[in-house]
Parts: sequence; C-alpha cells; structure tokens
Amino acid sequence: MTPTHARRALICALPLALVACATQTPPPPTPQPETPAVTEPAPAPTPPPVSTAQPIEDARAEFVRTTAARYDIEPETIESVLAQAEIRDSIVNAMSRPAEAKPWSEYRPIFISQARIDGGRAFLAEHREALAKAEANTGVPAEIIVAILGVETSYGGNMGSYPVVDALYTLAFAYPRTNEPEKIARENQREAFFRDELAQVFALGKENDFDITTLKGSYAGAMGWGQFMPSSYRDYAVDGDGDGKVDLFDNLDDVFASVANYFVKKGGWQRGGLVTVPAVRTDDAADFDPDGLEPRYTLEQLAARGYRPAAPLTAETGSEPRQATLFTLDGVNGKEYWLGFQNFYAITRYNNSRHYAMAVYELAEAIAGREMPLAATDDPSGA
Ligand SMILES: [Ca+2]
Repeated sequence: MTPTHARRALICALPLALVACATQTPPPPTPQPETPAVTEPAPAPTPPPVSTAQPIEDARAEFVRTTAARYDIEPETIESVLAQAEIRDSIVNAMSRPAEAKPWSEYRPIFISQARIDGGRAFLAEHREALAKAEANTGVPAEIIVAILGVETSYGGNMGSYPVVDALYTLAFAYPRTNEPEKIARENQREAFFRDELAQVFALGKENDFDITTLKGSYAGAMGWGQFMPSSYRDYAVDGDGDGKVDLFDNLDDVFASVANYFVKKGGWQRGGLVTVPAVRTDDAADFDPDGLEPRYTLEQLAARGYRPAAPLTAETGSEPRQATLFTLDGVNGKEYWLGFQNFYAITRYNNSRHYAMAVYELAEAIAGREMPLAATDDPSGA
C-alpha cells in the first residue's frame, strides 16, 4: 500500500481537536484599548477587564517546571523546544473563526458529497483486508473507520501543515480572548486544555522516540490520518501491524486499529449495535431536548414522551437492551427527529457534535452502499 501523504497547506475542516471545541464559537478577540496618547484628554475611567491570564513568561516557566517533573524530562530540553516555538496569528485566527454553527442543511453537503463517497469506496476497496482485520478485532465497521478518515483528512490527503508544537504553544499561551466576562472561564479552560496537550506532546515524543519539532498537524495540533491530539495518541493509539511502533502518520494498519480502539475504549462502541434511526413525534408530545447525547432513555420512556422509531426495530437492527436519546436536526424540509443510540454517542466522543456524528454515519452508510432512511419532519405538509 502506498498511501499518498500530500501535506497540503489547507486546514482540515474538522480536526479531532474540535472534540472539545465543536460547539464553541468565540467571536474574534477585541483589541485591548491602547494607553491614550499624552496629548489626548483622559477618557472617563472604566474598570479594567478582568483577566485571569498570567504573564506569558511566568506561565511558561511554570509549564516547564511541571512538565519536566510530570514526565521526567530535562527542563532544558523543554526550554530548547519552546525557544524555537512561534506564536502564530494564523492559528489564533483559525481558532477564533465561528466553528460548527451551521445548520445541518448547510453542514451536510460539506461532507456528504459524491466525490467523498467515491473516494471512500475506492479507499475501502484498496484497504479491505486491513480494515476487515480492525473490524473483526473491535466490532467497529470498516465503513465507519473509512468515514472518519474521509471527514477528518479526506482519506489522508490533508493531515495539516502546521508545526504541532507551534499550534499547541500558541493555543496554550495565547488562546484567543474575547474579554467578555461570561466567556473567561471557558477560555481559561480551553487554554488549560491546550497547555496539557502541549505537555503531552513532550511525553509522546519521549515515549515514541519522535522528534516533536518535526511533527505537522492541524491548527489545533491534531495529527495524522485520524487527527489524534497528543493525549488521544498516548491513550488510544495502538500498534496494528505488530512492528513495535505506533505510527499514525505513515502506517495504515496502526491508523485503522487506533481509530477503532478509540471508538471502543473512549466511545463504548457496541458490536452490531444501532447508531441512529429516524423518530416520529406524536401530535400531543411536548418538546423534549435532553442535555447531551448519552443514550440514557429506554425506548419505552421515549415512547411515553411521544417519540418512537419511525420504523419498527427488528432483530436485525441491533441487540437488546436498547437505550437511546432524542436529538433534532435542522434539515432542508424542517426539523428532523432522530433517536441516537450508544454508537451514535461513540462517534460524538471523536468530535462532540451531532452534526459531525451524523455526517460520519451518513458517509459510512453511503460508502457501504446503503440508503439512509428518510427522517420525519415538522413540515406541516407532511413531507
Ligand atoms: Ca505499528
């Protein structure tokens, strides 16, 4: 197998890093007011914006100390890598752009295109044997693995061109700030997340004997065919071909095994289980908008609220017991109702977005040559 490894300058539309930020759409940062020129009259005093961010030098020194201790790495080694790292405006700007806020009717065509379906079928045919092995070991269907690679990197065609250390360094120490008080906690949390990922890329380098200064990835630091963040690489990537290395950049056996392992270990993927089916809402049902996508309701509980599978579930459509949750999509014909099962939830562990999970599932079904069932909608014409 000779996969192409064109690492183009395009940014992946949906890196794995969006696991934690898919629903976050911070506006561009507002510039801090400059100190007024001395000839200007002093402006009316306004309270300074509350900032919990440390000066970068202090934060960096603390980072070096804690990372060195945590992973038993010489502080000088960490310092020398960070000394070469750059804070890049292009990364700050990419993170500041509105993310996955599009309605389903606009999001879907980005990923469910004939070109991407054809690409997935060709990829599946080319790597059928290796994919079948990963599927047999884990129960994660080959077409789901392929669809993930299709959505994340267009089947390896676009794995990101940013130096991973620069991406993580930028977001760890210059995470875009809106200066909006209600967003400070979230921005602090995001910055802490990337600071941890930066620490973990040092650990990843030590454990795998990588020169981390040469690693390339998305603007958020996600790497390889499946766009794994450093923490996911360390926790879920596995050696698929038994050569003693875990290589998510150039070894497809490792990539397939790792994506499938992530689904099982992180997502709780159930072999043969359902992903999602269309639901119908009875006329007298009240609105129901559960928090999150965990399948925590029995079908009886959902039916009691007025939401049932549009078609009866059969023995072929997954084993008992079945738990699900309800979610909606803004489809081209109106609001659609769907039941999400454990395996739908599992896809959202890769990227916490119902749109992402639906796109992966629909692409997988298309690659496998199956038709998606039509969703019932709120459209009064009954379409
Ligand atoms: Ca390997």
